[in-house]
Amino acid sequence: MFGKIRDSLSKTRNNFMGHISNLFAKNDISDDLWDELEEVLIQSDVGVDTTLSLVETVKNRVKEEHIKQTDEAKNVLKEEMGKLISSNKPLELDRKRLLTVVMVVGVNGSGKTTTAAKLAWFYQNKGEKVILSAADTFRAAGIEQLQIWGERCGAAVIAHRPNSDPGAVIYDSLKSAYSRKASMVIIDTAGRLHTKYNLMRELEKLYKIAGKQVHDAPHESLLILDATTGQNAISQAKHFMETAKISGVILTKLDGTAKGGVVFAINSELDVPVRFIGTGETLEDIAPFDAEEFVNGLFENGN
Ligand SMILES: Nc1nc2c(ncn2[C@@H]2O[C@H](COP(=O)(O)OP(=O)(O)OP(=O)(O)O)[C@@H](O)[C@H]2O)c(=O)[nH]1
Ligand SMILES: [Mg+2]
Repeated sequence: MFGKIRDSLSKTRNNFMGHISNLFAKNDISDDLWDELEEVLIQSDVGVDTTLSLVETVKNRVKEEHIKQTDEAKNVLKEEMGKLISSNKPLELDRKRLLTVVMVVGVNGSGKTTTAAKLAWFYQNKGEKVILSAADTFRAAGIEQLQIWGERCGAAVIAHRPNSDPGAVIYDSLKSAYSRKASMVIIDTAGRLHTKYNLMRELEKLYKIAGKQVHDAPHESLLILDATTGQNAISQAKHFMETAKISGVILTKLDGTAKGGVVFAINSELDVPVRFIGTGETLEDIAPFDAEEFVNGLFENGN
């Protein structure tokens, strides 16, 4: 488990870190240094607003603490970046709850089905009894995909026919969870664009169906964001959150992009925690978010 986030950051690190190390190695502490730092951070998808306030904070601290060495200034930057993402925490299950219901939502192709399976694998390894609910009934292939993952990770999959009512799948999944004494239900949903009114309304309906059967369900509604889309993921998420209840984010495909800086923008612009990171295409490629590992992974040399 340890090192997954670090490994998945290699593309971001090679781009981002190369530049930042050079910057701090080549320059004295000067306005030029701060300007260039801003540029690198923005290029790494940290986002304009987040970058400006981050650099301002670092600059002020360097001044107030009379820091003259660039190495020390770099450490201040690391510390402040760590603070920006320190509110992220993995999903802790409430022990008093008998059944936890988690729903994954997001646009097409963001990694929902794969992530639902990874979550099942992750929590089964922690001793939970997980049921996967195939509430993406739009595509037959989507249902089969979840069934195959279910076999691989040993979780039961509740599915209906293609084009059937996703609400009925959720209803059955929760009923089945009670009768099988499962402790967790992870619901996969169809990809939907926030601009499609009917699909967003459908999501509301699915929340209601879950909530009628299990108190306060879904307990977590996780927005699956594709890290390779960088800043677009942020604007997509903002729109999504206007209509859908979202309690956390899972950032997928971090391994495939140099846009890892987007995590900082998620925190300052979206006000929801990043729960997990997707680090590859297999079941094991999921890591609970860890701010320290993340920042160290951006700055460390190697791989
Ligand atoms: N490299 C990498 N690929 C990933 C990750 N997560 C998902 N993928 C890939 O992204 C592609 C889409 O994943 P799906 O899980 O099918 O996405 P989805 O959101 O369910 O897609 P729809 O149901 O069509 O909306 C697949 O090829 C996955 O293998 C990740 O963390 N890293
Ligand atoms: Mg899917």
